[in-house]
Amino acid sequence: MNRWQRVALFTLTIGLLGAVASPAEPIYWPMNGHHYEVIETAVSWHEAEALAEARTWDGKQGHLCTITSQEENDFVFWEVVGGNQQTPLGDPWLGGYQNSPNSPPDENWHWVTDEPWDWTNWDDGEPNDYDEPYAELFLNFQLWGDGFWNDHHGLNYKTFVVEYSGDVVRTEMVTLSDVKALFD
Ligand SMILES: [Ca+2]
Ligand SMILES: [Ca+2]
Repeated sequence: MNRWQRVALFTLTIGLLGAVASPAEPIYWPMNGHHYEVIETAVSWHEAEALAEARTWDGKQGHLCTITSQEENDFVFWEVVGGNQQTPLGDPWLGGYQNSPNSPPDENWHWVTDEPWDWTNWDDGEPNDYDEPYAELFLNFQLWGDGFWNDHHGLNYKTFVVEYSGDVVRTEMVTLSDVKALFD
């Protein structure tokens, strides 16, 4: 193999690796017929929610991802997010929230689709309303472990997972300005 053939092979290999690392389309989960993807734009939880709901795929409106079983958690964390490798921009937002800053850490949680909140995957010590008195009202994956969850104040810039189910229902929610006011 001459020098130019080696250069061509190297370029082809890098191109193929890039194609594998950056799937262009949302990933289908046959268990529920929904598609999922990580959006590698770092935004606050509220911005992520609005961006997710502005997207559509396969004729279905998107929303921040809701996780209601171990099977869905495993699929989203390992197949969509990429597991502990994570995305370059970190631990993504999910579609869980509390609608009052006065809620105890583990009560009054909702999904943006209003699906029942009857399965959880909190990390050890979570949810904790860390750094009181700042309430942590929004959900994200941890950077480590097996797809464990954390409650977060929502103002940091993170990537987010979109699920396309067409089932956006969310009702009452603490606004971004209300969350910022907790820090004043
Ligand atoms: Ca879901
Ligand atoms: Ca927390």
